[in-house]
Amino acid sequence: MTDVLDQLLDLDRSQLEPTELHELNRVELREWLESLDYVLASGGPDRVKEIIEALESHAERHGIALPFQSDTSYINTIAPADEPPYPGDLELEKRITNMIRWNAMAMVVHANKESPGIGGHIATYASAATLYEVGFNHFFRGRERGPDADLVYFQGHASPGFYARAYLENRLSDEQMLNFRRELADPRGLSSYPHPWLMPEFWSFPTVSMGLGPILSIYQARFRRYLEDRGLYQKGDGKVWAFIGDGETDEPETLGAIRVASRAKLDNLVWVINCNLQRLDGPVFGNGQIIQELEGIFRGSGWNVIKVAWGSAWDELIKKDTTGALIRRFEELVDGESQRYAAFGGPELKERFFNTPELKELVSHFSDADFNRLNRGGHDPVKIYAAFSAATKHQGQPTVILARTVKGYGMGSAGEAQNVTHQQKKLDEDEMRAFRDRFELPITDEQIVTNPFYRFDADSPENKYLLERRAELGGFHPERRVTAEPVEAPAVELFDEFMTGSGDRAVSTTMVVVNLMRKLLRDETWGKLIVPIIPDEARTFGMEALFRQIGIYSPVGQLYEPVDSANLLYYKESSDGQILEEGITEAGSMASFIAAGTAYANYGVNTIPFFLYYSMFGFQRIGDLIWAAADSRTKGFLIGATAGRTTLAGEGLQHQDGHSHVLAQPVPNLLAYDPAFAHELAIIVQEGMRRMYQEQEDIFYYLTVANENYPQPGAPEHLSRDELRAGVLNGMYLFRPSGATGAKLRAQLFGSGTIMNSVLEAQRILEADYGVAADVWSVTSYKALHRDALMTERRNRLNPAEEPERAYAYRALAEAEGVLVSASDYMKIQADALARHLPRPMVALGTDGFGRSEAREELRDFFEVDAKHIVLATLHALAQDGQLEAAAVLAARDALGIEPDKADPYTD
Ligand SMILES: Cc1ncc(C[n+]2csc(CCOP(=O)(O)OP(=O)(O)O)c2C)c(N)n1
Ligand SMILES: [Mg+2]
Repeated sequence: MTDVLDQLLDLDRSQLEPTELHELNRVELREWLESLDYVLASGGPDRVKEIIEALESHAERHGIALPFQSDTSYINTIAPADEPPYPGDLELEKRITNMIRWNAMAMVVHANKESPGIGGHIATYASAATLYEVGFNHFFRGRERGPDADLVYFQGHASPGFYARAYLENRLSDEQMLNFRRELADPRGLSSYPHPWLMPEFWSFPTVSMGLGPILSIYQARFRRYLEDRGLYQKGDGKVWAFIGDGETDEPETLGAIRVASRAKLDNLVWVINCNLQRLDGPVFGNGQIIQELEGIFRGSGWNVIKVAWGSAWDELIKKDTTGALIRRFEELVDGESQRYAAFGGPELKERFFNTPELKELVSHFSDADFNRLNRGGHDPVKIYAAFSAATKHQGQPTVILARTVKGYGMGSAGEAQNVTHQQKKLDEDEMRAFRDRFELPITDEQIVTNPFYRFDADSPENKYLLERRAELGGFHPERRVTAEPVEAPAVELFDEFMTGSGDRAVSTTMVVVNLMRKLLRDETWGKLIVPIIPDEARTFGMEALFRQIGIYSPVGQLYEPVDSANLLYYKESSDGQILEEGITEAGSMASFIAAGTAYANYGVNTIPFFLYYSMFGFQRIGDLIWAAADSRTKGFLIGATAGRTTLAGEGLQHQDGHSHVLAQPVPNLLAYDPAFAHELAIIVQEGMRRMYQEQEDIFYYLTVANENYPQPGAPEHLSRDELRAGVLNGMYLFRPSGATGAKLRAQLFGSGTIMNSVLEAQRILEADYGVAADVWSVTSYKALHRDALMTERRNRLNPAEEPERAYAYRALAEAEGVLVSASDYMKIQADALARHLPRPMVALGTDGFGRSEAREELRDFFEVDAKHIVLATLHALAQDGQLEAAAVLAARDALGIEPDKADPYTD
């Protein structure tokens, strides 16, 4: 201790003069820092951490609330001294990258010259090119690497860059490149964005609806672990990479599931957020710093964060900055201001960034060119390599790399770092020449005007290098390759027990579907491939027996004795558990559904997901993920349970689903069924497995099931098994013909789901009280019937001279006499859409309007889908057809107790 300090310490601090106090503080701090230096030198960094932690907890014990800081200094996380040597040929890689930049830009410019307004993006890839190229040349391992192969979620708007690389790799032709965004051209052009549906051999993951790629990548990495832990896929070092826009982090799907990754310790997951500080309209966080904000969020969520903020040219200045002035300047610099330096170049940086004598001194030796070299870290391959290398080696946590880049890098006056750059798709010849000069490309003025694409000669060092790197890393990216073999579907007989009735025992269709799953889980071939997915709703659906039977997946097993361990059906977590119990996240569950339902393509494993959820929280809440599932060619069963607006009693407006079947209509490769009975479910599930896994069709299924218990009648006897099967799958079959053969008045009643019971009751009343013979049809799928009718209509229109065909529904009714009336627990529009394809008009009853808390009987009365309303609708239809007097209908209405001025469920 110094003498000064000794003397000062003896005094009461409150008595000190300000200069004395300042001196005391200064000396005291120095003492502490020197002690720390000593510990670092003698005990190393781990000892320093221990001491600081002990100090922190000591201070907390004294009631000192330490300030919380989740971010670190605004400098690169990896110090220059810790950067590994670059393993590649930087010069060659630069030439390759620049050529890809060119081809990517040229394809967008060309497309818009040919067809103004066709769209495309230059600026996104321009900012991310070096990030990707370091990945392509050194990290992304291809399919030949087997369990060490990587999966990469590419940022959708950067798609021109991946096409441009595939072009250099000779995987795409000039014609395909020229037809970017012209998928109906010949030869077929390239998809705007990553779409496995449209380019099934190229793209694996649709990412362009912002936020979906990020959440899908988390559950993909987790699912990969699940496959490994369950012994379905060999353990390996393969990573899941996701490239994400900084603006994209505004989407709740992007950040909403990040703790799932840290909880599961997914060190097979690497995110690269391209922080070009801009989104479509302007800066992402102009008045702050998106990189620091994201760092805080990810560190707080248990991720390993690597910042790649500054390029190598800054290293010298940071080293020279002994006072911390430069770092303080980095930390006060808001993104909107720093965008100016990127947009206006070195002079702007020189004037506005180095704005104090201290900072000016730091760069006093700089020439103007030196300022231009002060690059952002995301454009520096050495820095990027260091980050990727650290990320892939990191253990126990997922890693996010926050790479600072310039949006529209290299576009110069055509848009670099401009607010309009995202949508810039036209460069004039001067701008293209400037681009060429900036990236030193061997392209002539003449080429710029004619075919703008450039490919390296086959025996050029660039061509050899890029192909060798990919061969070494195990094949190309992106590439989608289905290697799974077909698997024979379970025999129809496996489900025989569902074809016979349940007698007096009342069973809900939810119970039926759970029993079907339990049956499959015991099957030798299929048992291990079933992936039950539940968002915290297993008890609602009566699935808790499965907890014990097959276990809930947890990578760490069960570290506690569950509270219900004495119970036969206790809550069992295990590292080879089969159930994905996702907690309350339909979005996360859907991401798991997609991972499990596309494992046939990504891992060659035929896992088959059954995702059971509250039907109300499916299509309307996570509809975009269902659309992404369709695009991804996902297979599996979506099971909307507790379905039906009037069947889910008590829960009210927010829970009662009467429209998910309408929302299922738009998804082209989705088959949707609203079955009434166990035998129908058994037929649909068996056929689904056959089509998806035996025939390898890229389709998936939506089934609604309900929680109303009623006796299951079994397969009707008047149909052969083949006839029944065809009817159920095509969408309708005659379930119960009328027994009243002599009746003059006739009707055909359609029932679906639980409303089938109302229809059967109406059949009885019509016959007993009104002399109407009604046949009852079970309509299992309005979507299937409608689709078939549209296809038939189209076929007839395109072949006008041929004998017209009739749709399946029309043919089914060809011999059936009488008026047509349909009733379901879904909106009327389903049946109305089919009606014009039938031989006669059809009246639709359904559940349009808001649900409400009530008992089933009252709800069905309110929504006018109970037996009495079906009877009234039938009699009214007969009157409309001139077969009955209006007075008779009026009398019936009163006899049935229906009030004419009752509330309208649509408006009430
Ligand atoms: C869900 C969704 N909303 C909006 C868009 C339209 N959109 C496309 S790109 C973009 C801006 C992207 O900014 P950022 O994520 O920062 O990516 P960058 O291009 O800057 O790398 C927007 C709003 C979209 N594709 N998806
Ligand atoms: Mg951005």
